[in-house]
Amino acid sequence: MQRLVGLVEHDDTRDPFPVKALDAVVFVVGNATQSALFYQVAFGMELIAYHGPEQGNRDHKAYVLKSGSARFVLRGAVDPASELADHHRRHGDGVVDIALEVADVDRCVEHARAQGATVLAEPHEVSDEHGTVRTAAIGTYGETRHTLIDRSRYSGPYLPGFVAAQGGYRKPADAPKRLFQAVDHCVGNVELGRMDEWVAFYNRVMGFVNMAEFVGDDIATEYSALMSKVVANGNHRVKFPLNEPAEGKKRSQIDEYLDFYGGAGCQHIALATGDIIATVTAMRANGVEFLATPDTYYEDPELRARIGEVRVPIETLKEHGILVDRDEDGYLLQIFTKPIGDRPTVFYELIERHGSLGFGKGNFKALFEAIEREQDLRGNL
Ligand code: TYF
Ligand code: FE
Repeated sequence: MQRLVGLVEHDDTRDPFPVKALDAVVFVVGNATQSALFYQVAFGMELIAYHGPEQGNRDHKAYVLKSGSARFVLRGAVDPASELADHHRRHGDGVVDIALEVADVDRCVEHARAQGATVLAEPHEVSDEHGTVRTAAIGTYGETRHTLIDRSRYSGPYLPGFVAAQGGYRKPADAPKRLFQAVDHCVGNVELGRMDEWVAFYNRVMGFVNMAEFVGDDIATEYSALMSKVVANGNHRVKFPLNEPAEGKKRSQIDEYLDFYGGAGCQHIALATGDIIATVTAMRANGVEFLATPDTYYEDPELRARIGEVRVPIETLKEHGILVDRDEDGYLLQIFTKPIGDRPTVFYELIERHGSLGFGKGNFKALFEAIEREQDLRGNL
């Protein structure tokens, strides 16, 4: 785990808002029943738990999927009057909640409130025959929230009210056990000029620290059309890059997201894998589409000199379109999917870390050019 997501030592007792780990990424989707199958078939995830009308929830269905420590929850409206139907009308498929596991919900909420956070749900307990969870929620960018969960007294499959999933997709016997092990980071897109506000929010309200990697004015105007800074919790297990649009040659990919999502929201989720080649091969075979990387990327002598030796020949990376970046701590391999829904909003990244704690800054030029080619195909000006 240390190697996969790049942890650092941290003393929780001096942290005003100690976060243990990411608990779940919660999505609202147009059809949770079918999306649950997509994440099983295409992403190799395992269906774990379910909650819906059969459990007395007439409002919506919710499916819980896992891959290693990564947990996704998919929620879809059943009742036409459900708030989730309105959410979906506004945003399309997207992330509503980046839930965090904490040991002390009350302490976190007390600190967040004192720092001016919006408390969307006061600390309270929910129980069933598997035990009790203590939970609360605070607002973050757009209509996104952070639910805080202490599940130390709970042993059920997800949360009270959920039942262990029945059935699900039966994988071929020779399929790999899983295609990814953890969520590496979740990226937020925020409105023009508001990135520093949200960085300050994570600093002040949640005690997150700034990581070294950022995209400043210089890179932004040259080719990326975005500015970016990264915040992380004390032990760096939870990492949130934050992007805002910047003036560029064309309409920023961040503006495109904001227009189609209907405001600020989660842009991409990076999934940590120990074998990105196997993962991308399997996902492609399952029908997932990735951004293409031009051959010139691999032929660039500067890139070859900068990255040196990595665990596979560059030819293999080229075959799969995998990007590589190196910094003082090591290297990383990464690749990005095309948007996974109908709107050009949410997409995924696969990342294999070998020491590097970065986000692939050396790839920003190649990556953003690839994103712009896709934007052009969608008719972006
Ligand atoms: O998370 C990151 O910072 C990298 C790079 O629109 C990145 O994955 C940044 C912005 C973006 C796509 C990728
Ligand atoms: Fe990323």
